[in-house]
Amino acid sequence: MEINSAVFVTSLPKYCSFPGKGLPQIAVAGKSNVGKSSLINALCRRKNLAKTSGTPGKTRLINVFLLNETLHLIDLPGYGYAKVSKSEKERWGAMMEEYFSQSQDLKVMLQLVDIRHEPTRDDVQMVNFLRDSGIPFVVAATKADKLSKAQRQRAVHLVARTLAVQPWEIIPWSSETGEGRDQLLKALQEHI
Ligand SMILES: Nc1nc2c(ncn2[C@@H]2O[C@H](COP(=O)(O)OP(=O)(O)O)[C@@H](O)[C@H]2O)c(=O)[nH]1
Ligand SMILES: [Mg+2]
Repeated sequence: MEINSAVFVTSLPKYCSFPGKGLPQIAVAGKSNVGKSSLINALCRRKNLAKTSGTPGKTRLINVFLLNETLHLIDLPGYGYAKVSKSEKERWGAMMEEYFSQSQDLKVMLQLVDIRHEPTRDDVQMVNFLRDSGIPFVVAATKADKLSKAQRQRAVHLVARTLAVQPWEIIPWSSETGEGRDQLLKALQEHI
């Protein structure tokens, strides 16, 4: 698969109908600041398609993009940011529940974890949820450029062990260098 066109469709405060809904979807999940928006931009080779932020916890919307005029990329709101209020967390939960209850178009979840850290409890919970729900997922470990080759190998094993997946299923990713792009596109292609 190659991405030849990518356009922003809409931002939704809650998951509902949007123009063109019904095409196959790839969704992106991960904690706040893990690099979801940066990955979408690097994957689509577009600088500012998705808004990135140095301040975690900014994306409170479900952002929808149309790729190749044939599939939707769904940027889900990040989780696990400590500084959000209880009501914000509840709103996040409700948004996600709403999304998954209508996710018949979802073909594959792109689950992001930070390669530098052991996956959080929220990450593990998300992967377990996907597994239990029978939703296919691909794991990319972001910010790989921040580790040396040797550190990376250990990090990938820790991520794999914590998420109970095989190390070779983890795709080291860097939005800075474009590393992992071919591997990720290939892995996603298998599900759509
Ligand atoms: N070095 C490096 N920084 C990254 C990478 N991906 C994201 N970042 C930085 O991490 C921060 C959060 O990224 P963003 O894409 O907004 O995360 P989101 O909250 O998951 O959408 C920003 O400062 C990005 O520049 C990466 O692959 N490598
Ligand atoms: Mg974002």
